[in-house]
Amino acid sequence: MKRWWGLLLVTLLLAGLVAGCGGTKQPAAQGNGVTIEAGPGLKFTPKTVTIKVGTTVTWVNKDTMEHDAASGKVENGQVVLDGYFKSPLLKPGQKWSFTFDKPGTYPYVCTVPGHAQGGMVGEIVVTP
Ligand SMILES: [Cu+2]
Repeated sequence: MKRWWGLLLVTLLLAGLVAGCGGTKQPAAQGNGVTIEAGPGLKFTPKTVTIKVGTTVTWVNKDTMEHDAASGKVENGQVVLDGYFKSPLLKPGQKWSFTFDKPGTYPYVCTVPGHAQGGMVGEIVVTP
């Protein structure tokens, strides 16, 4: 009888542990922030990110060369910035964050010469 209760207790504890893990994982995935990797190579990953207003986006440079992220786009082969956000030049391993507090679609580029034209562009879609 004693043994049976012990077994039940262990089972309940394990079930609680599993449920607890599931519970903490979900908010982290939706969370208050998302991370975009700059590089390696001339790309942002993921290229398009859809977030809720108030979400903080963090760019992290995963490359061996410098990159940045600035709102704007390539028009006729030229980078045209709109000034909404612009990170400093990020060295390998460095991060920079921006919180989006207005719904909208924000295209952005890496302003290092040649990078945006080489495909290093992305888009943040902010929903209400
Ligand atoms: Cu770049």
